[in-house]
Amino acid sequence: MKLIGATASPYVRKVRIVMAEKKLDYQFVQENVWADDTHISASNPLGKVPCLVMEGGEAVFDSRVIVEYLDTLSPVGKLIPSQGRERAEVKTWEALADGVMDAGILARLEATWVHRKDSERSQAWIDRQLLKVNDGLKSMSQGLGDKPYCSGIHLSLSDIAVGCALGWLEFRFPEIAWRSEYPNLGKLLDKLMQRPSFADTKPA
Ligand code: GSF
Repeated sequence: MKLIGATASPYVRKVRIVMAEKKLDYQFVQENVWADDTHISASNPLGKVPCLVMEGGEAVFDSRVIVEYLDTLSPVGKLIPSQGRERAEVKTWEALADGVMDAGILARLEATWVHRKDSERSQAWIDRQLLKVNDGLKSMSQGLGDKPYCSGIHLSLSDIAVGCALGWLEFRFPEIAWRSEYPNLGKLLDKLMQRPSFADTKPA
């Protein structure tokens, strides 16, 4: 399997962490989707990473579909419960974490995308997205409480997705003081960072 991605992308990191936790082999092909000469649309018509390319050449995207597929490949370290309420709970944590990243990325692009003139940037739009980031963080912190992991008593995709969102915020929005406001989230990220899967994929 070939994973097309970038080391700064939190969605790509989620997939790489799942690969590592499940001890799956893959080739990591780095692609700058923002470069004029990117070939990403040959694999993913949406022009986004991550994109998994299978042995037969078929492409699988987006990150939620990829991680769900990877979890079926081996019984090692099951990350998504197979059915019922537990499954819905883990998928909702992932949707929450992905939603925080989506909003953060929209805010960042509004402020920094090179093809937008300064007069075209909307502070109201940035504020709207940052409110989602802050509300999402609050909800994560309340959901985690003083439990060791987000869902159940073991590592699951919930923790991986939340860890990727927190790590990305620390990387791109160091001014958001989520560690002091939500110490339980800081504790969770510090614990996750002790795993090689997280330590080896720090955003860069
Ligand atoms: C989001 C992927 C995405 O936005 C997923 O895979 O879960 N829901 C999708 N990827 C970004 C890179 S990043 O900001 O992490 C991307 O490829 N953007 C290129 C573009 O043209 O939007």
